[in-house]
Amino acid sequence: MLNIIIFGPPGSGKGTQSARIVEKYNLLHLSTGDILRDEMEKETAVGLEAKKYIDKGHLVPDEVVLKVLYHKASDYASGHGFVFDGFPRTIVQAEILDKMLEKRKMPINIVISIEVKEDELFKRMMGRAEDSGRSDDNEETIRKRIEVYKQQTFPLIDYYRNQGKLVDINGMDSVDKVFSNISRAIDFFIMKKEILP
Ligand code: B4P
Repeated sequence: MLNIIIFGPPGSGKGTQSARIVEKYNLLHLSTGDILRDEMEKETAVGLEAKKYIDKGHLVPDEVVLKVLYHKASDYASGHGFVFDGFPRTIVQAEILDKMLEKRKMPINIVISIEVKEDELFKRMMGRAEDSGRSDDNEETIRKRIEVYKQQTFPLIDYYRNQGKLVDINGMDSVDKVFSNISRAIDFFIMKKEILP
């Protein structure tokens, strides 16, 4: 079983790279952003609650995110492993995820941290705004999302670095190059695991 977290600021390419990772390594993709957008589209109680935060560029409260995540994760409990995309985004979420996975004896193996400069993030998300139809892809909300990332999500870098699980990846390269560097890090982990007693 292989569990990967793909981590980075908004617009760093988490969704783009997760799609490739799940295909290559036959993993399940758990994107809290996608799950929340789906709930919003269906206008469920969770979706309506999430919309209040997402439209302003804020994080959705931990208890709301955790509720939908538990539900989804138990839907596919018996796969080869997960790519957690956009989750965790706060220390509280990370601690709860660790406890949840510890209980199931399937810890996080690698945390891929994609690094992209702020002006490039802004440029990419403004580019995506033209056809994404996403209510959070507009100038004011994008600025807010980057600020929220710095305050609430960035501290997770140290959380996972201290666990020895963090791998830094330069996200300024092309999509193919970023993916090839991520693959190299995952393959190295798999190889190391196989040669260890
Ligand atoms: P997410 O859906 O996670 O979205 P994201 O951070 O904007 O995007 P991502 O990094 O996946 O970028 P993408 O690949 O699309 O979150 C949306 C919102 O949901 C959050 O703001 C929050 O409110 C809420 N939420 C989600 N999870 C939560 C949680 N756990 N707790 C609380 N709230 C939560 O790439 C962006 C663009 O760049 C695309 O157009 C792509 O084509 C382009 N691109 C990607 N890689 C590139 C490259 N290498 N070069 C050039 N362009 C590239």
